[in-house]
Amino acid sequence: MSLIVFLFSLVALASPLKLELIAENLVIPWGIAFIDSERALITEKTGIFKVVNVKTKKTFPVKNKISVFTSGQGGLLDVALDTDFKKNNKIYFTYAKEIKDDQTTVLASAELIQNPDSSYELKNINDLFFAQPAVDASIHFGSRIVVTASEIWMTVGDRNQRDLAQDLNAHMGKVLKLDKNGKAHPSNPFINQKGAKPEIWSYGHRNPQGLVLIEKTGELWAHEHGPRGGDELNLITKGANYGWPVVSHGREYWGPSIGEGKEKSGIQKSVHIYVPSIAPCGLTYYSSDKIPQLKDSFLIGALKLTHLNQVKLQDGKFLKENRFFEKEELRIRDVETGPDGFIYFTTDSGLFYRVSSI
Ligand SMILES: [Ca+2]
Repeated sequence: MSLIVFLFSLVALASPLKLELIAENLVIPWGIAFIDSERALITEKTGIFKVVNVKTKKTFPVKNKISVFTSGQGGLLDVALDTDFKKNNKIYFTYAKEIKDDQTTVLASAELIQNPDSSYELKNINDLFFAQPAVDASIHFGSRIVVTASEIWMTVGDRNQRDLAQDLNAHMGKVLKLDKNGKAHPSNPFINQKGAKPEIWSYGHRNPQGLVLIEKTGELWAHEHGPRGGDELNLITKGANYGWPVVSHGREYWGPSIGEGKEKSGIQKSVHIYVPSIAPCGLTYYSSDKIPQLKDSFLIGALKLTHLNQVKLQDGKFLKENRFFEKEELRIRDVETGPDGFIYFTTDSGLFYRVSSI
C-alpha cells in the first residue's frame, strides 16, 4: 500500500465530526431529555431546569428551583420524560437531598407546563423514592434514570461507603428497578428475600453515571466510574454482582490495589474497562443513520479525559474505541441522541452542542 493510500484509509476510519454550539451559560448542565424534535429539557446542578430550542438556539427558563444538596457531587442530576408525556406532561428526575445532616439520592416526578408567554413551570412536584440509608457524604450519588411504559431504572452510587455496594439491605452501589410510582418492580430478583431491598436489580456498582436501554435488543447497559483506573462498561443483568469493592481493575488513588484482585468467579466481567480512567458520564446508544461512522455504538461523555467516547461491540464483545473532540478539552457531562438523529451533549463549562457529520 502506498503511503498516500494508507493515510487516506486512516482518515476514512475516523473522519472528523462537526461540532455546533446550541446554547451556552448553562450551570453544570447535568441531564438532557428531549421533549420533541425541537426542544430539550436540561437540568442544571444547582436545582434549575432549562428548555433549549435546538432549532432557534433559544433558552427558556423553568420557573421552579428544586431544593437540592449542592456540595461536592450533589445537585439536580438526571431527567427523563414519561412515555406518555404528550398526554400527562410528566417528567421524572433525580437529585441529591439533605435529610437532617445526611444526604441521599432521590427520585421525583413533576408536570412540565408551558405558559402562554413561552416560559415553563413545574407543577405537582413529588418525591417518589429515597435511596436508603442516607449518609453524610458529598460524593457518589450516581444517578441516571431510564423510563419505559412500566418501569423506572435508576442508578445509585456507593456514597463513598464501599461495603454498602455489596450489602443487599442498602440502595447504595445499585441499579434499581422501580414501577412508575417509585415502588419496587414486581419482577425484581430479591423481592422475596428477607433483609434485601426489593428495589434492587443489580449490585456491586461504584458510581454509575451512564444508563441506557437499547430498544432493539431490550438490553440494559451502564457504565461506572472506577477509582484510579477501572472505569467499566457493563451489560446489566438481573440479580448480578458487578464486584465493587471486592474486585476492580482500578487502584486506590494513593497506589495500592483494591479488594481481592481484578476478577473473581461469580462476579460479572465488564465488557470494556478503561485504564487510565476517562471518568465516564452520560450514555447513549446511537442507532440512527445520520452519522454513519457512529451507527450501532455506545457514545459516552468523558469528564477527566475530556472527549466523546465511542465504543463499538461485535457479537456482544468489545471491538473498538474511538475518541472525538479531545483537543477541545470539554468535560462532557451528558450525551443524548436527538429525535432528529444527531448527537447532543452538555459540558461542565455550561455549553450544549450538536454533533453531525461533516
Ligand atoms: Ca465492577
